Amino acid sequence: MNLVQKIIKNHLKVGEMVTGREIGLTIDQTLVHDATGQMAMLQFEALGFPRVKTKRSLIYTDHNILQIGYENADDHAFLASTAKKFGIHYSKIGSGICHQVNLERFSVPGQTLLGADSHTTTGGAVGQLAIGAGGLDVAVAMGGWPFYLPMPAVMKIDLTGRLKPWSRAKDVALEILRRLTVSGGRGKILEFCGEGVGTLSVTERATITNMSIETGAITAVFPSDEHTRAFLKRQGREDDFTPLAADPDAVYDESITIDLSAIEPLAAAPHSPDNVQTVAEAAGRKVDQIAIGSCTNSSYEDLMTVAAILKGRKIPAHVSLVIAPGSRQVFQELANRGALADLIAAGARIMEVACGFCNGVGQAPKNDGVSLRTSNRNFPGRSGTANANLYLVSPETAAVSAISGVITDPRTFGQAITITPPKQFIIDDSLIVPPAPEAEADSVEIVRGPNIAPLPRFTALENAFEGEVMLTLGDNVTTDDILPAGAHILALRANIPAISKYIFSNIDPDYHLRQREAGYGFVIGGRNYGQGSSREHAALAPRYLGLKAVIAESFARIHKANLCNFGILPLEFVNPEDRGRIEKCHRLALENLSGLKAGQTLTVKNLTTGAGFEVKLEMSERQAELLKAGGLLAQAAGTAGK
Ligand code: MIC
Ligand code: SF4
Repeated sequence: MNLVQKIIKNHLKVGEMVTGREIGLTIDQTLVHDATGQMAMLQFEALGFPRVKTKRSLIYTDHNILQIGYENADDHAFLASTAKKFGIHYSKIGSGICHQVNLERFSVPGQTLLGADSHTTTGGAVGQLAIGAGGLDVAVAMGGWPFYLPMPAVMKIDLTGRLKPWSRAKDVALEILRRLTVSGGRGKILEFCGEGVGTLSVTERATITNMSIETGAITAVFPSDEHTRAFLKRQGREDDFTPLAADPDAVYDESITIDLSAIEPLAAAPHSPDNVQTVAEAAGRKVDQIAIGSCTNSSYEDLMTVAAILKGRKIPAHVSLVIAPGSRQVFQELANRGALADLIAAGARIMEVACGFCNGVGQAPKNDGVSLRTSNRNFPGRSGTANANLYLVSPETAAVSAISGVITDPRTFGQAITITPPKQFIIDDSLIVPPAPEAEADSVEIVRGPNIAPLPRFTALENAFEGEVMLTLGDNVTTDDILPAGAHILALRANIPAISKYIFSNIDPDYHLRQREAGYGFVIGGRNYGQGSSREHAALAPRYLGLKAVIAESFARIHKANLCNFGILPLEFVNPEDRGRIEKCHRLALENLSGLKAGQTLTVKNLTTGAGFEVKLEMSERQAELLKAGGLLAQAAGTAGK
């Protein structure tokens, strides 16, 4: 067996390991954060679970850290109280980005981790099966129910050779994206093998597994080896180590080979992570901003390298350099070793230990500005400035470019820098608050400020309905297109009526008004609809407004699951040419829905043109039942405690 199959076999609760068929997995660990946790906890409560049943569950506060109104602080008080009551560890503001802290303090080889965040995949760096999902799926996993997904195909990525000086793990992640594109990983888990694996540290592996989600893959996994043991030992957790690897004769569905020694410094040019070019090709473009951090590249090694490059140098007048350490541990290490002083002396602005600039919570670039970032997504508008140009690069490329003020190939800098981590990192978990003991849980009151709105309730699917085509969109629509990030919108994650006003706001600011007025609606998409984040609000809030079906050529996994969870029909064109015959404002109708079955074909009637076309229901029987019930909450609310 390959490593993915081994971990799945150990956690298989429902179904058979047949590629493409739905399986249900036991989940050992879960994580949510302060952009997804509010809904997850409201849903956990509504389902009636008394306490989490996982080995460990965590709530992190890392996304919504600006407090320009009461909303975020109220949300944090809500999350802290639910954590205390329901048996969850609560990582306080200032502790760090969920994926970085989870990797450092809680990752366990061979376990399953389900996170309400797409970059939960980071945990694959230690041989964990770490998967991102919508908040509702994580809520039910917290309650001990299985997590469902189609049995993945496993793609072997055979790493050969060794990276040349100045080529980094980020460049490997970008090379994978160059080859697979933002949809090439759909339905697959990427498993790394080969002699090149042993040349990469756990933090380098984490950069690669983190960005695997950008290919559409379910997740990515590295073997657990002596590097893993050393990493866990530095975290004072050697006891959590187990060696894990594929069998020597393991079989894979597909394989590709990447020669690490052939990888050059790369950049994802605007506006997609797969728009990859060499840094040498992009070199010379003037930059306005450099932003170093995010869950992709904010580790000790990353930031110590940046500090070593900047030491004794100054950034030019036209550049703004912002640096956000990924965890308090990293921040403390930088401070204790003098690296923080080097960063400040060079002219860097040190940001809070959090996601920050990565999803538009501060540091939005100027109009048409060029921003070089070490984060993982450069979708239009993600930075908070609709027309900004974001390049994704390694910390080395970012630091060297910060000194020159133009995109610069790091190989021109001189001798490469090697950082050796200390024997043991500073270990201080005092910002991670344990829950109340079970015996005291009943007396814990949940704190609900005015930003915590009640959950909307949805009714069962009608046998027939008609509605208006609200939008016709292209390929690779992201969840940032459906519901933008940015501080002012993120602050409303606990309030569906309020946040629904921002649905598709970068595409059509009046969408929410039109959808409300139209009653029921359809959205037409192309390939890979809903790629990117796990935010279930991109399904829940459109449903609240009246969206009943999305018809697309194909869907991204997490978003499709979210659509089913909230009772929006994800329908796939049988003949992709039909897509071009549908226009905005056409009226479409569907009937015979009460007997809905997975795999069936339905005829959609275009009432405006009189034509009909066929769509498929590519999903499991369980999901078809969810759709008929009006979503998972409607189907299961209040049943969990019984
Ligand atoms: C992101 O990077 O887009 C986010 C913000 O972390 C999201 C989570 C969210 O939108 O709630 C993700 O990646 O899932
Ligand atoms: Fe936070 Fe950005 Fe990572 Fe999302 S991608 S978890 S916003 S750092």
